[in-house]
Amino acid sequence: MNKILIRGLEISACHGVNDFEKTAPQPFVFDADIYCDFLSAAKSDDLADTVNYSAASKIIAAVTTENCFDLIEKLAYECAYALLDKTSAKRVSLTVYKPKAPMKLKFGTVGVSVDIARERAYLSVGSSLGDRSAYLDAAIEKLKAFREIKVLKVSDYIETPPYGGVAENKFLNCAVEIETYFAPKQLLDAIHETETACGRVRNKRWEDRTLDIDIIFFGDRIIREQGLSVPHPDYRRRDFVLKPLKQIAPDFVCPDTGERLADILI
Ligand code: A4P
Ligand code: MG
Repeated sequence: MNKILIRGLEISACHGVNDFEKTAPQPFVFDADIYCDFLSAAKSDDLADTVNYSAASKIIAAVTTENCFDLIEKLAYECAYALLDKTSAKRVSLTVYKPKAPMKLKFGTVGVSVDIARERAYLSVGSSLGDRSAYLDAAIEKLKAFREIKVLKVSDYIETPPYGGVAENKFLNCAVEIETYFAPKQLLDAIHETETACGRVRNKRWEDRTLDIDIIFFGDRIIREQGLSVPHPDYRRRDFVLKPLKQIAPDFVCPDTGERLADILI
């Protein structure tokens, strides 16, 4: 992918764990690789078709001068998130150096790097205990509350018979399209946190539950790891997943089979 480079952007600001660092400005130096597709800009020669490096530098400067953080880790994340929020960048790789960090030892510089991509993901959400509709609503609100998640589309809620031979109650299911700055395992952690906040107790696989959220797709990634399998291995066989997913993403192409969702027969 193409990228815009910013090197050695120096901004004077107040960040650090020591009290004196919160009032006496010191230099912070940024390198950023901003991944975006600028083939169309190369053809049109129009600034509107790419990420403006001057605007991007101002975004970094605003986050750096308008805040006072203890940690450069926090500063790096906030700058990368702001670049993703406010530009069309698909991925941001950013390093913050703190060359005058208060250390007695002689050193060149210290710094941290972050690498964050935006990804489109599809979730299947289900509930079969208590006020099922309220649990689906709560799940969506909790997902929205994560800084790293934007909820883009929610399907209709549909009532479905229990699948798997363990649960006894009917489920209410929906599909959710999100954009996320989380990596896949971080998204799974956020999902588990959301399930726990909605009273999910794990005893037996496939049992009735207040809330279950599965990651069906994470962009075009194929992940087969301990504790995370994406695309969800069973999604094609499940009407309660496919039907709402087809409603919100008929043209999505499954990365491991190459099938368009709208073409998969239920
Ligand atoms: N895990 C692996 N891959 C994923 C993924 N893509 N998304 C791991 C989410 N989790 C994934 O899940 C067990 C473990 O799977 C997690 O710790 C995670 O690391 P769980 O939610 O703790 O347990 P579970 O839900 O009982 O098991 P599983 O295999 O996820 O079952 P499903 O597929 O979620 O099925 N019938 C209807 N009508 N509607 C339903 O929504 N849901 C189920 C549960 C059964 N029958 C249903 C429905
Ligand atoms: Mg599950």
